[in-house]
Amino acid sequence: MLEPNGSDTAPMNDVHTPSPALRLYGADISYFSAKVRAYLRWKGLPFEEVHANRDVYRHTIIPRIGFPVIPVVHTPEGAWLQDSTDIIDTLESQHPDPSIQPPGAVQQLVARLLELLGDEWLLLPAMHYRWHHNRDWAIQAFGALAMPEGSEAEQRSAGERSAGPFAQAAELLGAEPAMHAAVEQAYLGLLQELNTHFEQHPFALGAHASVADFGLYGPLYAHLYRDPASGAIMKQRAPAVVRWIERLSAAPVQPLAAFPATGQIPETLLPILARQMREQLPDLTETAHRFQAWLTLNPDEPVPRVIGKHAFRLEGQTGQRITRPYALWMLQRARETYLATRGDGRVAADQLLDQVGGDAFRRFEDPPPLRRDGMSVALVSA
Ligand SMILES: N[C@@H](CCC(=O)N[C@@H](CS)C(=O)NCC(=O)O)C(=O)O
Repeated sequence: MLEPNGSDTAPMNDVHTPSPALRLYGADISYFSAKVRAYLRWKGLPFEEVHANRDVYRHTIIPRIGFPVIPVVHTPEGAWLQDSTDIIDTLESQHPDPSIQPPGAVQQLVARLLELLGDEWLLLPAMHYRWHHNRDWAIQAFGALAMPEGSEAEQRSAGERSAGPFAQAAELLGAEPAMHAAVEQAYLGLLQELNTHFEQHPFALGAHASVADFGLYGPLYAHLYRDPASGAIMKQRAPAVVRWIERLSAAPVQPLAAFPATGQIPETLLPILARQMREQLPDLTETAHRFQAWLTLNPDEPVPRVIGKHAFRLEGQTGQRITRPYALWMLQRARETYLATRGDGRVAADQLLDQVGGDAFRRFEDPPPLRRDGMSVALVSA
């Protein structure tokens, strides 16, 4: 069944023929919709996008998924997929060529690490810049999405309502006023490192786009390039990042270039991985400790989306942020890739991790195996 409900069928992107197409419920302003959209385009999978307005949430997303979220993908076979990572994994297993998975063990590890960086850590600068530098624009954009036919005033008040929880999330994720300078310093440092990388390589791992690119593209396109004040910073400071975004926004160039030879990791990724190890890994370590403690006290409870707050460090400053077990599920993917790597591959992975200060990743004390459960996780054994 392709038509979920008669009232929401306004495909916005109809250039991908022929039908039957995948249907992506998403939005231009949405981080994880951008990740899935870039993937679908790169793969050349026919799709049409439905803007998730109020009616679409009410009549399609909430009844099908159980809670309000985008992106959601409806397949021509009738499956409803939620969560950008599961959407990409599922479609990738159905359409393996051209693969977005690089062939080498170390490349696969780096791809998973950069996916984790994009999906989880860059939430902080993305939400900070959107809600502390582009707030009026974002409220209007949320309003226009919710009520495309509404007047400016109606859109504004719908925007205030629907943007509320997202605006609050910027502070909850750690962008409290005292941390603004640190968040910006870290982001501008990363932007510079990414610019140096993309001056020399078309994609994260070289000649071919991988899951690393789609993970990074979510925040860097949807928030940090599209939001006007953030886009101005990117255009001024990081033109090679802008060109990478534009490359990923276009259809794939056929035939696709091959991944670089097994094992090769561009040198220009090392400062980016070192930053991730310095900034994100301590945060994930603390998240895992909090999660273990929570599990001990609540062995039979469903895991909530947030289990309190913890301290984190950025650019020498200490802030507070919410503790989200979901981030551990994303980390688990990178850890599984690492732990499955044996022999020469493991030696090379360890050498790379040593070069980037990745001891905390190598020796991470994994929580019990997790599966995704909506916007949180559950124990695989539960
Ligand atoms: N991890 C999920 C996150 C999806 C997500 O956070 N989507 C945002 C829009 S980009 C949303 O709808 N959030 C609703 C909420 O946070 O309650 C994914 O990868 O799809």
